[in-house]
Order: sequence, then C-alpha cells, then structure tokens
Amino acid sequence: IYGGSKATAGKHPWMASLQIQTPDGNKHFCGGVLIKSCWVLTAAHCLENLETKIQVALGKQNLKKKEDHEQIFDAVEVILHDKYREEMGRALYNDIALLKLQPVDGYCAVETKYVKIACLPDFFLPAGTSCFIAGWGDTETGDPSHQLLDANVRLISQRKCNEPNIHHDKLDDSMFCAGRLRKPGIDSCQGDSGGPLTCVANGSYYVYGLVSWGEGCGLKNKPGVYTQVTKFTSWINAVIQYSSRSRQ
Ligand code: 4AZ
Repeated sequence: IYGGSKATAGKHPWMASLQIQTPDGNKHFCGGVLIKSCWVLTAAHCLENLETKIQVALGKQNLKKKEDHEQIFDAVEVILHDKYREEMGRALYNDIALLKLQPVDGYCAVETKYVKIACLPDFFLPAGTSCFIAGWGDTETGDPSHQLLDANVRLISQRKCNEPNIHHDKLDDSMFCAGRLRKPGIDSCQGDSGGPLTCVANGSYYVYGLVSWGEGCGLKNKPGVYTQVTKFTSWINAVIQYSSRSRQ
C-alpha cells in the first residue's frame, strides 16, 4: 500500500495473507478475503502457475511474528474463474478465484475479534464513495510491509477511468478503478493483489473489490484497478454450493 498507515489489530478481520512455503519459512505473495468459514476470495492472477502448496493466514497484523490471534490453514482447492484472461499490456479480465481451506479438527476459520467474514455485495456503489484498501504489499519505499497497512480511496466512474489520459478503454465491467485523482500517491501495489477493497454500506463492511492491476503504483492519473465483486456473486455462490454438494 502506498500512502497508507498501520492498521490497528482487528480493523480488517477478513484480511488473509496467502503464503507459499520456502526453505527459509513462509513467504507472503498475495492478499485474500474471508467470505465464509472455509472460503477465501482472491485474484486469479495470484494463483496461476503456482505448483507449491498454499497456506492461508488469518488474524494477522505483523507477518514477521507468530501472533496469538492467527489462524493458519492449508488450501485444498483452488478455483480460478473460467473466463479469467490476461491481455498483455492491457488488463486482467475476470480476475477472481476462490480458495477452499482445509479444516483443522473439524473447523475452518473460527470467528473472533480478529477473524471475521466480510459480506458479499449485491449492489453497485456510486463514484465518490470512500472505501478502504489494505495489504502487506509494496510501499513507497519500494519494499513490502511486515505490518498490515491500509488507506482510503474513492470509487471512480468507469467513464472517467476509461478516459484517454487515464486507463484508455482498458476497463470492462469485470473491473473498476479507485484512488485519489487529486491526491496521487495513495494506492495498492504489488503484494496487495487479491486483497479487499471494502466499503461500508448500511453498517456492514462489504468486499466491493479485489486488488487486481494498475500501471505502476501511486502515479498521477493511474488509479488502481479492482475486480468488480458484485458482478461475480452468482459465480461465487455456485462454486461454493457445487463444491459442498460434490463432497457429500
Ligand atoms: C501488481 O503488480 C499491482 N496500483 C497491483 C496493484 C496495482 C499495480 C500493480 C495498482 O500486482
């Protein structure tokens, strides 16, 4: 996160860190968001070409420390959207995927002050709405953050974002952009991918977007681009239902 600040413990309890095991310990590679006890939503581009086992850490603040509130799971299923597509030099389309967690002693995520489920949106919010982005990705120093950082961004209209000087018709309806056009330098970046853009509506937090792509980070007229989660709620529900049925 560029232009962010340290998030207090429990502020983003649906925030997940996706990690791969390496010889010198686990390594964070993408964000994710808990949407059901055994399911984490993330970006498809995080999971393509991954051979190794993925672990999902919940309830984390500092990735460098073992923390009392953390809950760690292996991923047992990885489901990428069948229309996920990367067009070189252009955009990531339908950039969404689901991870199923392996229960530990019969349970996946257990709700606590530090681990909670985010709501899925069934509505579209107007341009100008203020939302949060959070993650452990690169900061303006050029290095990723061990501490979970967050920042406030505003939703930008499709029409505005597709203007020639901004993202020039690269956006389709599977994505939207958000940032601070008058205050560049507040943005998501590499390592934040797959993590949530959350907005508050009628008193609850909704995972309205997933960090997907951009042109650099924090650059003027290059707001970050996010997967439009509302467009995928039927896909999400169908994948989860199908997976549960096929296991009975
Ligand atoms: C990336 O490389 C990336 N500024 C993620 C988000 C943004 C740019 C790049 C948005 O994963």
